Amino acid sequence: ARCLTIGAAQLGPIARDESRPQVVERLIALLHQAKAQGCELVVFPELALTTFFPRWYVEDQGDVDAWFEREMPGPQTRRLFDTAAKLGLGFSIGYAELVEEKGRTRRFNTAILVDPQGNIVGKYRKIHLPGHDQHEPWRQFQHLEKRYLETGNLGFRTFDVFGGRLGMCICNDRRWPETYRVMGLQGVEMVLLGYNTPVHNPPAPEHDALGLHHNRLVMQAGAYQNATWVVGVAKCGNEEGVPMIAGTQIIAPSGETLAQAATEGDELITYRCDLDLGRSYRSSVFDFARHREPQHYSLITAT
Ligand code: ING
Repeated sequence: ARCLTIGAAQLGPIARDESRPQVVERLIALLHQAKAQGCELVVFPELALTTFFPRWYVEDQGDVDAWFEREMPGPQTRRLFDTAAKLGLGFSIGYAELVEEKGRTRRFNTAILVDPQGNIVGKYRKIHLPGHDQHEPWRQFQHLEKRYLETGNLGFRTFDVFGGRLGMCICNDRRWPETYRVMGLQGVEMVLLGYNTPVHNPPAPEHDALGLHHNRLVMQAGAYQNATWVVGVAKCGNEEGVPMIAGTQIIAPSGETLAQAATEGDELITYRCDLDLGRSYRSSVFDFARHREPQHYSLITAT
């Protein structure tokens, strides 16, 4: 059995005026807890260094860019990398990435995978950006990811690290079956994902009561249908007046949730994941080579 002990590091709210060093201290506290619990890899949420800023309409680009990282690790995040390496821990973390590519400034909702030596061994840029790109004052709060961020340009990839084949996605990606299937077709054994999910979705308030149900449903389905572990980690609680769901959990390839958070604050949950548990599904019910019929699936890639 190839076991990987995972720490899912849920974060409570991050205030608008909370500095990077203050947030890094919270992340480091969770790293120490993870070390004490025998974890090897710690998974942090989406946009884990700042408040979920797409909830506001901000006109000044300089003000928006204050929420982005221009280098990773940078002066204010190096302590996180150094502490993880000192503790011999790997980690994944989500953050807003500002980068100059081909002479153009690009902005992405990004997640990286860092090995126990502090090397970035995987990177993902969020592909499914929810919400809207214009100010919509009718909403109690905005969801302007489509305004501040670009669609990710790295695809859904897997990385052969930590003794297994790991993949990443971010938040809204988890609601789309294609996300898991593209990685499933690459043999992914564990998908790491973070999310910031408001309880209330202004365009469809009648869905609100089902937020935690939908959160669990989509991750359990993705896990089972692709014979992979799924680690879903929330930034949650009442963040700047906007309640966000918790529901952090570690899901086996069987689709069963084997560990889940109990609070809406900073909380570490752990599980010793046997990466071989997907084998029995991949060699029977989800033996893609024997059972998939892609000649009937072309509509799925139609634009
Ligand atoms: N957040 C939400 C998510 O997909 C959302 C957007 C909120 C969708 C409420 C549905 C209901 O979990 C992000 N950041 O994608």
